[in-house]
Amino acid sequence: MALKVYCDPCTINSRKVLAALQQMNADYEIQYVDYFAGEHKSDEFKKINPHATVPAATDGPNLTLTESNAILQYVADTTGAETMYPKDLKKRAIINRWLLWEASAWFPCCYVYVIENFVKPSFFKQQPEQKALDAEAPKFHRYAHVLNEQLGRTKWLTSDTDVTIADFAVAAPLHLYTASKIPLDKYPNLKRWMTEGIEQLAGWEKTQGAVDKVFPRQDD
Ligand SMILES: N[C@@H](CCC(=O)N[C@@H](CS)C(=O)NCC(=O)O)C(=O)O
Repeated sequence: MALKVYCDPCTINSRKVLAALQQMNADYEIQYVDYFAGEHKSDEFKKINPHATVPAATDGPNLTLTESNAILQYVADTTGAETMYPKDLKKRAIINRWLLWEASAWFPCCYVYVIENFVKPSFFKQQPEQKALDAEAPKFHRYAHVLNEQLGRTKWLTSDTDVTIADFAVAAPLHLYTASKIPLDKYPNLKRWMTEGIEQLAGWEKTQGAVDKVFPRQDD
């Protein structure tokens, strides 16, 4: 039975998983959960993911996974995607630290920009809450500075040679950076990694169409 990914392909953490799975040539099927219709909050979906967030995944009757980064680790291991998630424990530990940081700090910070600057005005005809954006800005700049320094040292997040699941994890919260008014221009290495690195990857490109369908691109 193939891996089933419950997701809305236009959302950050779903796109993260789908792009990385494409990059790894993983075998999976999509079970669409309409985020904007609130299907992730339905009782039926909460049987799969009681946290009511997308994505989630099942692999047969005995494994249900939530947390996008846990899905990436599992699929990288089961498909044997050695360069995306090396078995070498030191390399793996470095990837794990970025995955944990992304889930606990970077995603929640970028999500404020996505929700306030893009989702609220575009889909709910609401004004962005400036107070929320102002509260997040110092964190964003602190985090982006660290990423910018790292990406001045290495081409990809953890090495010069190999893109890993950490790159997909950390890139995903930026996937709507223009529409979300995420100030990438101040961070040239981060912007270069995003535009000349991540956006050129086959896995990223193959998952762009589903995003564009929901959020037609303005000129960058
Ligand atoms: N740490 C979780 C976060 C998942 C998450 O928050 N997903 C967002 C979409 S990107 C969501 O479903 N939010 C629920 C909501 O806004 O009600 C993961 O990595 O899977």
